[in-house]
Amino acid sequence: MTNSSIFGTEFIKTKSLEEEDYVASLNSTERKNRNYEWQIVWRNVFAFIYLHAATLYGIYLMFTGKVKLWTVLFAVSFTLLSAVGITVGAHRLWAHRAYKAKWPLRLFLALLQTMAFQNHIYEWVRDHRVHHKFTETDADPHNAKRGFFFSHMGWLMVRKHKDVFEKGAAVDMSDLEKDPIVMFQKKTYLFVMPILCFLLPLYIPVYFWNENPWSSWYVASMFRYTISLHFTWLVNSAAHLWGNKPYDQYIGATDNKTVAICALGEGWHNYHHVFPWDYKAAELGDYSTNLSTALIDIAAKYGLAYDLKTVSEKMIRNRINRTGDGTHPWAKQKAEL
Ligand code: ST9
Ligand code: ZN
Ligand code: ZN
Repeated sequence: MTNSSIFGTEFIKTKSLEEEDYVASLNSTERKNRNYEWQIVWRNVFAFIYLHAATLYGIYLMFTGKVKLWTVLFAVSFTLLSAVGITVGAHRLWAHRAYKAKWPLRLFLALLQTMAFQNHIYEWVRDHRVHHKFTETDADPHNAKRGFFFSHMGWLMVRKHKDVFEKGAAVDMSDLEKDPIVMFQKKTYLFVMPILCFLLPLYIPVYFWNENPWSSWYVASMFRYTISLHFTWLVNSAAHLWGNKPYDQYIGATDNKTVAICALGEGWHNYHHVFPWDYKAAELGDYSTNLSTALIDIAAKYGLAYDLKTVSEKMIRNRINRTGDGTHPWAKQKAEL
């Protein structure tokens, strides 16, 4: 496979006669800016190669019994905690404002989100809002029309398309700029993130149950981080490529149960793109495939989360009947009537 098809350049270089006329009318600078050529960011490529090599070594250590069981259990727990920072925090709270949270919960979620190292909240939210606003166009940072690899992780190894900067500039971020916790995290991120994402998980197994530091590094730091990235990335790749579209068959996002389980409830992505303000990011409050919803409900019970937004059954039914692909049980009811 050539680099060009890995990064999906062919989807960008769409040419039509009309477009050629338009391009001919541009001056040379405008023309240069228009011709997007992806530029590989080698620093990131090498970082991901190291991360995956280290992860494979971590898996080898686990399968050959060279790691303590406690370290493996710790890695799983740490993955879950950092995932909550992404789903309950960055995604449902900060990106979509699907509920409100008191400052102790916001602070806790910001700490968990820092443990996940998926960029600071401000950057994560900006990319995600742009993704929702310009889904599957050149302005979408992880445009799934450029293929599985690009939307999964390739987008983190190349400079962004100019449309992401230009159209992204129109996205309102003023709410985050008013949140002191988000802005403090942004300012301190480069210092705090390596401590929380890599050093803390390295140190805890060594200090508390005398794990070998190298085993701890390869399993609790590297393996754990890589797995949590892939589970997250599946939402951008698999849940834009494979699955049902019960609510809107005309968009790329799909409902994908496997992704929902891996990503703590974020795989009901067809629903989520249609109703992004629903704090459940899914139609049903089924906790078994949506741990994030369970946690928001618990936080609401203790008054830490409030103003939970959701969608009425009538609105969902209307949408299913208007644009759904017929896979929803309610769509069948309509056909039988
Ligand atoms: C990672 C993120 O993995 C994953 C996000 C996934 C989201 C999934 C969502 C689904 C729901 C949640 C599911 C959770 C499940 C959890 C389960 C877990 C078990 N709008 O970016 P730069 C402007 S990160 C507007 O440097 P380049 C802006 O002015 C992994 N403007 O562009 C900016 O300057 P500043 C670790 C925008 O140079 C300037 O452009 N991190 C926008 O093209 C430059 O921005 C990495 O690997 C926008 N959207 O570089 C590092 N974007 O920021 C990745 C940019 O100062 N990042 N601007 O305001 C990089 O190295 C670079 O960003 C790059 C592009 C090379 C990718
Ligand atoms: Zn999406
Ligand atoms: Zn979203």
